[in-house]
Amino acid sequence: MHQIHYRSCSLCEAMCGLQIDLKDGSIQGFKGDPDDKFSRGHICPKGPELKSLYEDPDRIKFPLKRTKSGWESVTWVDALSDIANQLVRIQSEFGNNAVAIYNGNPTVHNYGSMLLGQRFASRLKTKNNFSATSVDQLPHQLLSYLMFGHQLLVPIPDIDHTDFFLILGGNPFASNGSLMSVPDVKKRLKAIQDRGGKYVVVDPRKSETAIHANEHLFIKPGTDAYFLLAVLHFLFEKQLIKPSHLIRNEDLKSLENITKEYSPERVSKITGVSKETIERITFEFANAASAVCYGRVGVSTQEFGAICQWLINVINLVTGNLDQKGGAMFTLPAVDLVGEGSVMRSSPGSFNSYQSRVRKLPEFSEELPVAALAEEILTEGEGKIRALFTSAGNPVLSTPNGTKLDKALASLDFMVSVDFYLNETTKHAHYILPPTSALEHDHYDLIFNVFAVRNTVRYNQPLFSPEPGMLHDWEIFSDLTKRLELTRAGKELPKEIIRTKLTPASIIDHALKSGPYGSKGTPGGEMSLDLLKNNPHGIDLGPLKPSFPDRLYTEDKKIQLIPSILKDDLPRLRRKFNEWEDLASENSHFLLIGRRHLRSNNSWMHNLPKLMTGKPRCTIMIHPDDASTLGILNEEEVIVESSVGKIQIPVEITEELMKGVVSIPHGFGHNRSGTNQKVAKEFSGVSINDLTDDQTIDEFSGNAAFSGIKVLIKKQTA
Ligand SMILES: Nc1nc2c(c(=O)[nH]1)N[C@H]1C(S)=C(S)[C@@H](COP(=O)(O)OP(=O)(O)OC[C@H]3O[C@@H](n4cnc5c(=O)[nH]c(N)nc54)[C@H](O)[C@@H]3O)O[C@H]1N2
Ligand SMILES: Nc1nc2c(c(=O)[nH]1)N[C@H]1C(S)=C(S)[C@@H](COP(=O)(O)OP(=O)(O)OC[C@H]3O[C@@H](n4cnc5c(=O)[nH]c(N)nc54)[C@H](O)[C@@H]3O)O[C@H]1N2
Ligand code: SF4
Ligand SMILES: [Mo]
Repeated sequence: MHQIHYRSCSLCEAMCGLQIDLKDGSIQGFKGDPDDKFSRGHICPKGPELKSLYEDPDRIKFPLKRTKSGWESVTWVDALSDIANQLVRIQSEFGNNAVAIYNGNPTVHNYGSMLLGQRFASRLKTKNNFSATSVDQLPHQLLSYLMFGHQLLVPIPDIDHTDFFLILGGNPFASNGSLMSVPDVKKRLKAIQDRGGKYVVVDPRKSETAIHANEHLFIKPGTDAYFLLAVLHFLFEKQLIKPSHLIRNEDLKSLENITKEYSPERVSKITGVSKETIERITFEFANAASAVCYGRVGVSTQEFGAICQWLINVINLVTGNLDQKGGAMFTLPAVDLVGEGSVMRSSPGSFNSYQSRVRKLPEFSEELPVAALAEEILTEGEGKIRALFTSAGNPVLSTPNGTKLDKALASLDFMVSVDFYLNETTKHAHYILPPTSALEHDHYDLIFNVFAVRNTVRYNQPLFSPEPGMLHDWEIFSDLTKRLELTRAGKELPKEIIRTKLTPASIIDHALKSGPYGSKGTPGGEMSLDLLKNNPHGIDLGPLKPSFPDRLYTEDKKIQLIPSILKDDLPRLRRKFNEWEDLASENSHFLLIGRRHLRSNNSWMHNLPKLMTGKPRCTIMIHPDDASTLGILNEEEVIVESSVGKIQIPVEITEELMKGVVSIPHGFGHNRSGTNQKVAKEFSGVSINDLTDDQTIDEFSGNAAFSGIKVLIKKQTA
């Protein structure tokens, strides 16, 4: 029997609609769903590999327990009961903070895991709560909280209407867009050019996105904050600032004072972008009918990640492009996580209300920076982490100084991982609890609709039923939450999985009905889960619309142009500028940056053979002049050394890189022992995060600083 199934791809932020052709229950073909209201038929090579993930022989389906003689299968009930007992025992002996949590990136692509996982985490009542946020978008959320009053009021580029798109540290051609859910980004960027607009990329590498841009500016890694300050300096100097009733005049004056010392001329010396170029780009930006400045991973994960995101918001605001068509806008999703009175309103945020034990790093929204995780495990004393619960994450490969974390995890008294792979992180667990894979559960995009370039909504049912006895992420968390409570109360634990009426779908149904399109409805009818089930291609809810001051959640309904707490970070900015000036003449080291590849996804899709074909990807890219100075040849293996580690990696000589800069992709390093991902091992590569330093962070926000790590490159024989 022939059947067509529609679902949204959950692998990256683009939320492409997939059309899956089934014959007698098996997948015959995959293509982009041409009727999807958002993605209009777009798909990338990863989407169809959901099938390979489903079929992967290395995928774990039932719980595993680590014993002296190796991994053993155990029943869910035995595993979950023992875990509840151990967690309660450790917390009662050593305090709640002795148990830590780490949530990885796929959590936000899995609404069941998000909803029920959060409940579980809140019941653990630990301050040692970590996630991939602090190796990624923390600065965006922090600045949204400080400036607009809610961490999820993240400004999204209105790519479909803008005339001038200035991109710093983002490579949407490879990543398919981030904090800008945008299927088919190539077409949409091309459309800007076709309507007479322009897009400009600022990046130390001439990335795939930069190659097609109207203009690409090389910038020295880690210096973007100064570039952005020079832009503002010039806007003030030429009186190109547009007033807004949403900001206080005195704030504008202070801003002018802050930017005074960062003239384009002075800044050009450390950024490598000429004075004339900074001035011209600024002028074009200010004079475009609409314009938007956007900065992503490359500028968030650097020593001034928070300052960068602040300045980007400020530039959009003072040029009249914030909350305006063609500028940086805010979404109104069908399940509203921001609006006051919404049943699903998430916490607006909090900052520095407590600190990590060892290094006193600031909390953000009840999470601590993951750069502190290893030291919190390794440093003796009261409050030391003794047990860790990871879910959908691989921090040994994805967080700074993975070598140190690897050692730390090996020293834990107890560890549990919710994951379907035995990888570099989960190998340290005492229990691996495997959830179903994407095609076996339903899907609603709770998070990426909040970050999308257009308001759309879609819900999809599972394609396959899981094998009997398998559990979804949310079922694992739901049972464990209950089991934890029963254990704490000294009650006997049930001998079967604990089921409750609270399912992710029921939560969403309620939120949809009471949300912004509930009673107001859509062209298709009143919003509900049933409506979405009857519209498997999704429903278009229209372009982004201006929403301030209604959806501005600061106390005085003004935008905080200069959040007072951020002023504390300005002296560091000045100090570092002077250091950069001193460094300008020194050139023995290289500045290391990362990169992403379209056929990869962080550390975890390297076990899918079709995605691993083609040229070797885990190489160090270097400019030909630098290679010739060092006397190294293409494909030669070199030693790369940083303050924390050393790796050996083949060279890829390319003019894409700025001189003095080298690039290594993250997520590789599958050569560690004790894992079981056969394909990934074959293409193991090495981990860039064995070079990045857990002590080098954005000191203000606590976010990891991956961009601009100093490294030495040596010939193997030297
Ligand atoms: N194919 C694929 N897609 C993905 C992912 C993946 O791993 N693979 N990961 C997903 C995730 S988790 C995320 S967060 C997003 C990220 O999405 P993007 O932010 O678009 O990520 P990248 O492709 O890493 O682009 C970062 C760019 O910043 C540049 N850069 C590095 N350092 C600096 C600097 O100091 N200054 C400036 N101006 N630029 C710098 C790099 O050269 C690179 O081109 O992608 C998501 N999508
Ligand atoms: N040097 C450097 N390091 C980086 C970055 C960089 O640009 N440079 N980027 C950073 C960024 S932006 C991010 S987001 C992080 C990502 O960091 P992490 O989230 O820690 O790592 P991932 O590689 O995404 O690992 C995801 C894990 O989740 C599992 N998984 C997949 N789907 C599911 C699911 O539905 N349920 C469960 N339970 N498990 C699932 C996979 O098997 C895998 O083990 O890496 C960061 N690290
Ligand atoms: S672009 Fe992202 S959402 Fe679209 S098919 Fe590829 S991985 Fe899936
Ligand atoms: Mo990310």
